[in-house]
Amino acid sequence: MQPMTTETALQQAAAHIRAAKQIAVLTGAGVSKESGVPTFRNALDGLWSRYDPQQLATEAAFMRDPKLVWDWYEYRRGMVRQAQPNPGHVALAELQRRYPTLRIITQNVDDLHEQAGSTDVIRLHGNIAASKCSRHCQGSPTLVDVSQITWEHEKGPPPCPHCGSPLRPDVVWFGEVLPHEQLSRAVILAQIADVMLVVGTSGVVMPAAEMPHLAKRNGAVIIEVNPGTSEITALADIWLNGPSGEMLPRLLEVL
Ligand code: BV8
Repeated sequence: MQPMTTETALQQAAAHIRAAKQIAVLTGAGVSKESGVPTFRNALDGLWSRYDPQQLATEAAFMRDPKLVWDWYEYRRGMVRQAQPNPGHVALAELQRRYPTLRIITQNVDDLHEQAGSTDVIRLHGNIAASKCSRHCQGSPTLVDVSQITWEHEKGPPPCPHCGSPLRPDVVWFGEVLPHEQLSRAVILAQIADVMLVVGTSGVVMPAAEMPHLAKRNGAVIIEVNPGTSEITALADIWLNGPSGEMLPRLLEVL
């Protein structure tokens, strides 16, 4: 990638988007940062700072200490509930209105893309607001509406109303397979896209972070939006080096 000014990068990105037949977008936790949702690597501040999110976001951690993991998700759910879509989410929804075949593949477990108006979002890692039976007793997933359950919160997660097992968040933990249909759709999109916008991800978590590599191998132009470097930056043809809440609206302005 040639070093270029932000203005040049925006103009070049806009030219590729205007010419695109199929745009794919891969988002990570960075796109929600300006909505006040900490990025995944920083999902642990305050009393949670002594834990490693990669260790907590596992079935083993949940089996070892259901209350600890449940309480971590309740803490994060509280932050997501407070959050509103930021100008980056809004810009991506507007981009989809202008280019209706555009699809967002997100690693995020919040619903800020949908709240901003994006449709048919491909969610690779689940939905933090939903809970399911940890033993999938009625099939996978056995979703349960926690608001209909009363239980002793200090004892940890609520029991599944069907089998009594502890409920867990409906997210994909490390070591768990991603939802087959969502992953398949993401792979196909990466293979056919002629432009992939990669927004706010460190590009570390697989298989999600494989999507930009797959898109590149299939001839896509990779445009990264990130105020820092990531595992994707070396792959990117254009790097919009700034926060997505600023860069994406500016990209729309020059489109
Ligand atoms: C799988 C839900 C295979 C939970 C998440 C051992 C055993 C099994 C698997 C593995 C293993 N070792 C490695 C693996 C593979 C593993 C993996 O990739 N590990 C990594 C760490 C090496 N993957 C898995 O386990 C996956 N499953 O492989 O299954 C399998 C096969 C058969 C049988 C069994 C298993 C499952 C991975 C899914 C994990 N779940 N989330 C939860 O959220 O609690 S992933 C989690 O990380 C979040 O979803 C998050 O989105 C995601 C990725 O992180 P990022 O989004 O990139 O966020 P991060 O904080 O890292 O970066 C933020 C970026 O934003 C930064 O670049 C920053 O610069 C930028 N930024 C900051 N501010 C802004 C900004 N950008 C724009 N604007 C701003 N303002």
